[in-house]
Amino acid sequence: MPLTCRGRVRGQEPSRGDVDDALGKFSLTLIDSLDTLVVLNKTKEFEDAVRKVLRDVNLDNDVVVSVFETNIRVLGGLLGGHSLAIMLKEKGEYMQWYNDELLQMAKQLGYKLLPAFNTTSGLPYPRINLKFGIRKPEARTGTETDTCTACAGTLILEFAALSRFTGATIFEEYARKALDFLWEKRQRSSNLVGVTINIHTGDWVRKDSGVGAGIDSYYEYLLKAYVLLGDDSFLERFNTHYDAIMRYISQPPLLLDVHIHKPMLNARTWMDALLAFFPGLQVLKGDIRPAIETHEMLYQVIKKHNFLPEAFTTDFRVHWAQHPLRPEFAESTYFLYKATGDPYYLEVGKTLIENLNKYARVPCGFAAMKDVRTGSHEDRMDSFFLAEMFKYLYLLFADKEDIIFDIEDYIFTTEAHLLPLWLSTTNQSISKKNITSEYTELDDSNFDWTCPNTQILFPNDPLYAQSIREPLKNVVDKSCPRGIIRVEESFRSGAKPPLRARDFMATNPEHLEILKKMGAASSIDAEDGLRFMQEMIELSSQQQKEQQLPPRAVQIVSHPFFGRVVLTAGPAQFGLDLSKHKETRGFVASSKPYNGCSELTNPEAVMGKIALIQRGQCMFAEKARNIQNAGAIGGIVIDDNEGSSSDTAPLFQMAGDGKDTDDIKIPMLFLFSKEGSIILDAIREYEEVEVLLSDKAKDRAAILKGKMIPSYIINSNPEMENEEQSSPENDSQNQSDEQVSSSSQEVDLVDQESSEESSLNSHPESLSPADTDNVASISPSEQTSDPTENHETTNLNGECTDLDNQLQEQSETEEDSNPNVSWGKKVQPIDSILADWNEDIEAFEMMEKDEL
Ligand code: DMJ
Repeated sequence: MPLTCRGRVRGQEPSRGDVDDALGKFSLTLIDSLDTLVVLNKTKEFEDAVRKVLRDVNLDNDVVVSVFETNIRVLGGLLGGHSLAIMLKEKGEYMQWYNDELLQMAKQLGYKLLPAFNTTSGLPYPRINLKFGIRKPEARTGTETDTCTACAGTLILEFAALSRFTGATIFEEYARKALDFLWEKRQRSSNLVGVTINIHTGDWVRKDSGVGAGIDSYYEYLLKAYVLLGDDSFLERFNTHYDAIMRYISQPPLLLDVHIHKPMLNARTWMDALLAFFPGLQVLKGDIRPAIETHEMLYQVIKKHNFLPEAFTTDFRVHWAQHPLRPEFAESTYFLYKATGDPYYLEVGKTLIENLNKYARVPCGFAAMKDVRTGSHEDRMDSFFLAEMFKYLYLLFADKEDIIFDIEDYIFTTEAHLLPLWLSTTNQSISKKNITSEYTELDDSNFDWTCPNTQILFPNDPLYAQSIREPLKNVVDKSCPRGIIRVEESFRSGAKPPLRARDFMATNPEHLEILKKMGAASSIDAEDGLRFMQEMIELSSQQQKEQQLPPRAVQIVSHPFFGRVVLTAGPAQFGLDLSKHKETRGFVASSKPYNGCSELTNPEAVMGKIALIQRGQCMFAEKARNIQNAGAIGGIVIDDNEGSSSDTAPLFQMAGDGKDTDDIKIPMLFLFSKEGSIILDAIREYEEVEVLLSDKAKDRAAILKGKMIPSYIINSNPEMENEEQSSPENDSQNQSDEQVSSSSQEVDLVDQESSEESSLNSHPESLSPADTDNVASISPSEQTSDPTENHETTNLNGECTDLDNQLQEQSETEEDSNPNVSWGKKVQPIDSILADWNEDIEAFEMMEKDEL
């Protein structure tokens, strides 16, 4: 936990639901980062870390963990560590004492995971108790019926490596059985798989299908299993799925989820951040062109928000605003650089590193972004940050001689652990199912851009990748809100455009007639109907979101934080609106009484400062008036519910008092108790604590420029000496620090807004936190709420036509060449359409709840 500078231990912190399933009290980060140390040439540190693992890690804890996460992070981490330990031992200098101890631990862990496979299907239960296994009363798990496709299909690399390293064939056999079952269950006409499956019946529970959350590494492991194990059946399966992905899901540069039974119908109008690994996988497959296109689109989204939001819409607005420092985009950048040799990808890597240093680096590590729009942090640094992000970024810039072994001799697991390719020829006795007869030869048209190596197809052509990126240069900035493209085919040929949910009026008889028709006549009408329902659901959740104010940021700018710590704050429906006015900057002071419910007895202490007040005992507006009367320039209300945190609670919005609040001119923000105590602890430790209240965190250089920091402070802080005053060739942040130390030491306070300027946007109705529940998991969109309006404006400027045309052309071409297009012309009976609608609506509701 990089904000509170502690390790996260299951049970000792408020639960974060499924996210915690990766934590098994087994020193996750230590194990997950073992092989990163060797890649980074920290061999001595690796040796120490291995000793620590052997000395301290206990795998026999009474904790329920995710089988998938434990496999990819812990089993993979131990095996990656073992692979590099034996490599080092063989070199003769380091790890001479090593006697396969990590492998023994891996085997012990492997046996602990095996009871999860005790199902008739062979698909594993999603969770297991490390001490008690599954289904015993003490186990507290084993009643689940569903798992995700990636959860059941991302085992083969680690399990096969474990079998081949140890000779115990059972692991590879179990992983193969699960993969065989998934393959059997693929939807036979589309060759796609759904997101979740019933582990007992094999029925698809969620029938939407993409390459991101819930499915991603299933595809990755089919191709990589072929590479590692040399078994053709895995390649054949991968190629079959890949053909389906390129046919239905890929709409370059986008990758959009579809329904497995109706693959021409998009299931969402947004994409999740996990799909950013896909260009990397396409490179491994050799399909460079779409990899370049998707990667370029993702890069532009990153340039807009500094990080890839957890989900973003097809018109590139933020859908889910958090970013837990996921490595997928860095991974794809590394693979694309390897494939093209284009220095552009080094520039991309540089931007990623600069953004990490600028916005995520905090005194105890790198903090996840709670909200890419405000730049606020979450007290979390997931183990994949060291396992994957550091590794890929280092490798992107490393020359061959920087790495002490040949990285080409290894394959990366989904968690970027290294497994040696020589495993393909070791202990091969596992029985394989012969599936060749089931494999249908694929038409080659989907592999037009497949190439073994750019140096063969495009020898010495540095402009190759650039020529593919060029047309997509402005794809994000110049896009306009768009609906689902494919289902609009019918009206291009002269038919009436379908009714859109945003235009629907219940009082319009023509609209009602169209609506009735949607459920009856042809499947094209039915598609319109389904799309209409989808839009309705999205529109209504959109409208709910729009009644909410977006989150705000409290950034600690004084020594030793210097803007590095950014806390998520709830907005107020009264007082200065920080989105319309300049940020407010000031030192903090606690008010007396602390609840701020009566005239302050310490006005001299809060005068010209930002007052801290405790929640409770009177209305928020009353507190605001009391501190304003005492001369405070802003207020921070700290939650009185001990242990509350923005990590677990939905965004809280402070309501007015139901009366006119125009008299409140100062900005007011709300912090949950955990975030509040970071400020209170800072006061205890440093006395003078200065903060910035804003709608978006300012970057550190601007903060340092805005207010000069006396050089004695910089010089007196050893941490600053190391990090801030290093040599000029160091990172860009140092430049601003140099400017600081050489400039005047005067305090240059940021202007406060004049009180008359305050234009308030108060809503008389009070909102309770419960009212904001929906806002917490689905972040409000950051752009204008009216897609029609935006569309028109953009069209008038002629800016959005490129992407639309491109996509239109793309879908026209697909339609022309797609043998499955006749699917859309079949007539479906009304009952089945209505049943489908219900299913789709349920699927949508589940997706909305989906935690990535
Ligand atoms: C990693 O743990 C793995 O890459 C996994 O397959 C999905 N993504 C996370 C990091 O985002």
